[in-house]
Order: sequence, then C-alpha cells, then structure tokens
Amino acid sequence: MKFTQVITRLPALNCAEGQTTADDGRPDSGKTRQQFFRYIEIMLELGIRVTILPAEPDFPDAHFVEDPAVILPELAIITHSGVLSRQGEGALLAPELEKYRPLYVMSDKGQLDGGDVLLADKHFFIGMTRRTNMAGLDEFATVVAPLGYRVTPVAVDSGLHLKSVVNYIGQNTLLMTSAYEALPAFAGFRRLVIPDDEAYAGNTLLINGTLVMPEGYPVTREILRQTGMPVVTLDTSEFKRMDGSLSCLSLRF
Ligand code: CIR
Repeated sequence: MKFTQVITRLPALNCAEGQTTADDGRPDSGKTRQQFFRYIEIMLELGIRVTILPAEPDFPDAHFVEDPAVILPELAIITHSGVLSRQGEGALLAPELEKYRPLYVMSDKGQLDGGDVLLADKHFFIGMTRRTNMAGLDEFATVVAPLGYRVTPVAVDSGLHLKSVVNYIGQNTLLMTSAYEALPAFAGFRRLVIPDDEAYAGNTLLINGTLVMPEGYPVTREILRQTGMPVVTLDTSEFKRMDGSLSCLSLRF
C-alpha cells in the first residue's frame, strides 16, 4: 500500500504517566520528543505529508495514535480501547479523521486497539490480547467484511499487541518471532523469523518501499537488509519504556 500521509501527535510532557508493563525506567520527555521528531523527519524524507496534532496531557498515551483508530481507503474506524485511560482518545482524533474519511465509531460492547490490527493486503489478522477481545473483533468484522476484507483472530500470549512483534512488510511477507511461525493463520505467507531477544524489532514499518526499524537489533537488520529494501533505523528507547514502538506513533494512509 502506498502512503501519502501520516497523522501523529506530539508526545505530552507527562508522557511517563501513560500505561506500561516495561520495567525499564521512566522515559525522559525531552528525549521522547527528540525521538518523535526524528520519526517525523524520516517520514518527511520518505515523501510523506505529516500532520502533527497537539499534545494532550490529559491522555499521556495519546501520541500512540495507532491504537484509537484504523484508517482504510474506504473509511476510518474509531476503536474502543481495552484500557480505561485511553478510551477518550478516539473522540480527540475524530475531527481530524473526518477530514479524510467517513467515520465509524465502535460501541463499548467490545474492546479493540489498533495495535492489534494487522492488515496484509485485504486480510485483517486481529490479536486477541488484554486490549482486544472477540466482541471487538466481531464488531470490526461487521464493518469491514462487506468491504471485501477477511478477518482472522490470532492468539497472543505475550506482549502488548499483536503488532508489537508481527508486521507485514509487503510481498506476502511477515516479520515475526518464532512463537507465530507455525500458526495456521500465517501459513500462506513467507515468514521472516527474528530472534526472541530481538522481538521488539518485529515492529518494523514498511513505508513506500523503505523499512523503518528500531536501532540496536543487528540480526533483524541483516534479515531485513537481505530483502533488498532500504533499511532506516532510529532510536526508540523512550517509547519502548512505555511499551510503544514505531507503528503506534502514526496513522498511515
Ligand atoms: C499503552 O500501553 O497503551 C501505551 N503505553 C503504548 C501503546 C503502544 N501502541 C502500539 O504499539 N500500537
């Protein structure tokens, strides 16, 4: 999929107050912003138009814009997060998304975070996690199935979201850890398996033919280099402290 635009949000200075399971110290807000601006710079270098929304200190996770929404060519879906502190973020994004797409707002009957929504061509794989449940998947499916998308649940045993470690990098190829390699759901894909101690690098983004990956994962970098696509790395240490990675920092369309 060719992207022309991303929507992002400036990390709030109290971003350390967001949710996290990582036991890796609190992020520094100044360094978080530096890493965020490098991310923006990479997007601009790749020819993408970038929208930066203002920081939202009442929602210290709100710069992880991937979770409260999913953007498709046909519409945008505001999700219903599985964590209370993030449930207001969709309403903050809605006016921006409405500029580009008709909106569907999910009900509170189920839970779904965008970080669990992996799209490979016209097939959605949805991680079943602490943030996303079957009722959320079912409602999502009622919206996208009539548009020709398939929807398949994927059990996730560890980590925050499915896309924390499994991502589509084009040409029928998924990047993943070994835990997902034998899943029947992914049998039809070429699977590039990265070492467990580099699991964080499973969150690599394909942006118009370039792979954007976190810094410090040499084995994964070599695996990606062998795809023949250019690879760009950036330091994501502060986002990692908050369970965040590259895909969560933007909505791409
Ligand atoms: C959270 O726990 O919701 C945030 N601290 C991190 C969200 C990361 N989102 C993502 O990977 N899609």
